[in-house]
Order: sequence, then structure tokens, then C-alpha cells
Amino acid sequence: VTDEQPYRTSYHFQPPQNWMNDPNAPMYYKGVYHFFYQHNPYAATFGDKIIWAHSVSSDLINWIHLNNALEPSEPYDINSCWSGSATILPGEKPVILYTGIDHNKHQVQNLATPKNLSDPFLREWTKHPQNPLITPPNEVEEDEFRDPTTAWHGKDGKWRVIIGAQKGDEGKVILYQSEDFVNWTVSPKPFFATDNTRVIECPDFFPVYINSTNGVDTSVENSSVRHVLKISYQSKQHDYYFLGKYVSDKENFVPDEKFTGTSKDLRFDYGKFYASKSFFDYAKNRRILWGWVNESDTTQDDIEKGWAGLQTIPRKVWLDKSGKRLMQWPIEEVENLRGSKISITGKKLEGGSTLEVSGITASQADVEVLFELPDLESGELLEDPSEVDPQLLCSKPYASRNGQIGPFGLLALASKDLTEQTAVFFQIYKTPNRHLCLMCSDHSRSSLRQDLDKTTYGTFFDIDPNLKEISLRSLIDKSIIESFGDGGRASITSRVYPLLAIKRDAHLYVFNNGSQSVIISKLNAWSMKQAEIGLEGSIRCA
Ligand code: DQQ
Repeated sequence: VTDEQPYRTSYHFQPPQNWMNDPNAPMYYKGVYHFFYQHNPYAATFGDKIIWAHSVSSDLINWIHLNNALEPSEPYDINSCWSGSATILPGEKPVILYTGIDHNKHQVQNLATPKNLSDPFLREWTKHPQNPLITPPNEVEEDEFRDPTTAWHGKDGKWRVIIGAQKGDEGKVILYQSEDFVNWTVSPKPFFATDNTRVIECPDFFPVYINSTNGVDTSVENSSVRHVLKISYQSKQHDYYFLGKYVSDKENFVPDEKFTGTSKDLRFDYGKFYASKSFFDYAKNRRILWGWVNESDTTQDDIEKGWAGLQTIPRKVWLDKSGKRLMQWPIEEVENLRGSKISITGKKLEGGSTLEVSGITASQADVEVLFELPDLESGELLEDPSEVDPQLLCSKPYASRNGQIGPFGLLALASKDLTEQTAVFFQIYKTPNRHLCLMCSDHSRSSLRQDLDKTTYGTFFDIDPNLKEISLRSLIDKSIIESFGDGGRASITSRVYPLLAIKRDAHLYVFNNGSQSVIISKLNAWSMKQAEIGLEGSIRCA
């Protein structure tokens, strides 16, 4: 089936068919990774009876689909089981808090527990008899109150959970506390709020080590960690995060920066990436992030394909040494899918040149390039970068997009004649007091088809004035390209649907359009094998 479908992915997580959106309750339990997701089992479009589908894995790459974990069945979730999270209670007892759309179409929070804790696949879930445990408080709209996080406990031993909400035009995050996980009390003041943003969805709240790339359990609160609040603004369809200081006895999270609504706000990903959720993987001491990647073709295309929605390859996430932003990198397990490899070393790329990376399956590949840079002083000057929107800078028409250092990077999912190409590239700028790298994913020429969303994405990140090399990695899989700049300092996820550059007709190139030459100090590209993702019984057991 996969072979007939040029856009269905080979190693990204997908349900067998139909609609998928948010990642839910990822966790590691007794040697098994669990992944739940928002799913419409009846159609390739969103629906009014959303359920929790459930899959398990031993490596976060190969998956077994199990029966649905939660389906609408009770007055408190009869109109859908919406997003939520898992918490592992003491004694290795996983539980799920999720949002139910009740018989009045109000949003309420419910608890579910595994029927049989000795089943490592946790196939069956029981809804708690006291559901709904939390109904909308006065300060929020009854139909905009959802997506409980993984709970954490404070120094007083009480559990805390936060929930996304809206009141008027204000986006809110509401905090609840509980001693027994069943009876919850609302905190009088919101945990976080922003004016004129409307609803906040899928909050996530977790600590990160200041001096280590290791992950840390959600309840840890001491001087070696900082905290991250992630929120998803429905109106923007982006995931923003705030680094800050959290003190549980004051119930106070103070973000380092305020939300500005401009390109200065920090995001996990500057492309398609929404409603993300992280978990602490204590098997490998890392924090892992999942994100939903939606389609950019038409609903009619989705219906014809019979599916819609992807998940990113899970990413390890940690705090950068600067303390100012998070870093992300695809989990190491994806490298087990690497097959035949092509390498290029020490190759000079003159301005205006293009080099084909041949010998791999370019429609299904993992590429890592390290570019050696000229002296950064030769970069173009941007007098006032705060006046420039990087996404607009990336969207300049191709012909007028040339520079000094860059644009240079990859042309992925390109046709042989380059009429179709997705350019993922860097351009280096200097400003009166710092150096900046612009990272772009240009979709304007990604397909000859007209009816697609071809918005171009981009972001700036700071670079050291003495930087000698910069890396770019792209995971290419049929209709998705996940790109990571400078070791994970910035990431951009793209959905593209080329007409020509599919299957064996997809090509991969490295290019340089700047006037300065750059050197490919090292390029490794691998054909990627197909992941084993299938129904229980149809594939090898994990
Ligand atoms: N998707 C869920 C909601 C959540 C939204 C419904 C975010 O719980 O707020 O499928 O994509």
C-alpha cells in the first residue's frame, strides 16, 4: 500500500488510516513506550467523536497499534475524548487525565486508570467512577477548558496539574492541586495568562537541567534546574515556550520573557508543529518531545489518500548552554533505520553551484551536512534585525534571494530539472552588535501543484562571531522534511507534496547561492529503511 501512495510516510508514526492530531500521554512503563493520540476512526477529517488510539513500542520508532484506549461512552465524555497526559503515581501506577466533551458540550477533566497493571501494554483503561473530576470554574468559558498536563508534586507533597483555557479574549492556564489525584482544588490566580490571544491549548510544564543534556523528572524542583512552560495558541497554530523560574510553595512561574506576538517569541519549531507534549524517559534519562504535524494539501486530498496528520520523529530536548533556548535532536533510535550511505568531504561549493547527492533514496533519507564558513565579517549587514520578520525574509522571491554568506543548504524532494525543490538553507547576517543565522524552508517551488499551502517558514538564531562551521540535518520522508539547524538550535518541519519529485524521481542536492564560497567539510546521507508500524499480530512483537 505504501508504495502506491507517494506521500504516505515510511518511518514517521501514522495510524493505519484516517485522521490523527495531538500526541497524548506519551510515557515509558515497564520496558514499553506508550503513545496515545487524538484519532477519528471514521474519516480522514476531524470529527465529533474523537477517541484515544494507542500504540506501543520498544524503541519509539517501530510501533504496534493496539485497540483504542478511550472512546466516548459516558455523559462526561460522550461527545469526544480530547487531549490529556499521563502521570506515573508512586508504586509505578500510570494514570491518565483527559478532557471529555460532555453531554452539554462543556469541557471537563476525567481520570482513567489501567485495568490490569501487570499487562505491560496497558491495553484496557477504566474510567474513574467519580468522573468528571474537574468542571469548568467561573473564570473560564465552559467550552474552552482543556488538555490537562502531566501532574507534578510540590515540596508539600500535593499534586499539581495545569489546564488550558480562555475567558473573553484572554488565554489562560489554570492550576489545580490535589492530595489524592481525585479531588482537585482550583488555584485562585491563573498560572499564566495572555491578553487578546484567545484559547491556550495543550500546556506542558517541565524542568530542564541547567548543566546537562539529560532529562529530569517532572516533579524535580531545585537549583540545578530551570522550568519550561509550553503553550499552544489555537489562533496561531504554533507551540511557544517560556523559560523561567518556578517555586511550588508560592505557585509562581516567572517567565524570563513575556509573550510579544512577534517573531521574537521562542517556538519549538518554526514550521508545522502543534499541540506537542513531552515526557521524561527514565530508561534513558532524557526528555522526549512529540509534536503533531498537519497537512498542507486540501481536505479533498486527505479524503482521497484516506489519512491525514503525522507525528514528528520524537525529539530529545534539553537546555542550551546559553540558558536562553531549548535544543532538540531526533532520538538516536532513528539512526537504526539508516541503510546505504553516501559521504562527501572537503568539497568547495562556489557561489551559484549545485551538487547532487546521488546514490541514496532521496525520498526517504537522513542527511547531515557540516558547512565550513568564510569569515563572518563578510556577512551582510542588518541594521536593525528587530524590524525584520525572518519568515518574510525567507519568503523573498527565489531570483532576488542571493547574498554574501548564503543562502546555502539542501534542495530536498527535488525533481531532476529542479523545477520542484524544497530549499532548506542558511544565510549569515551581522548586526551592529551580534551575528545572526537565518534558517529557512522555502516551499514556494515545492510542487507544481497549485492547490497547496506553500507558506515559507524561517527563523533567526544567534551565532558566535567566531563560528567556523554550521550543521544542517534533514529527515526526509515522502511528504515531510524535519530540519535541524546548528545541532538543534532551530528546527523547521515542512509538509510538501511534489508532483514529479516522488519515489525514484526524487533527488537531493546541496547548493550555495551566496557570493562567498562555503566548504562541505562533511556530508553523510543515508537511505532510510521502513519502520515496522502495524497492527498487533501483523508484525513482530517488540
Ligand atoms: N486538539 C484536541 C484538544 C486540543 C486540540 C482535540 C489541540 O483537546 O485543545 O482533538 O490541537
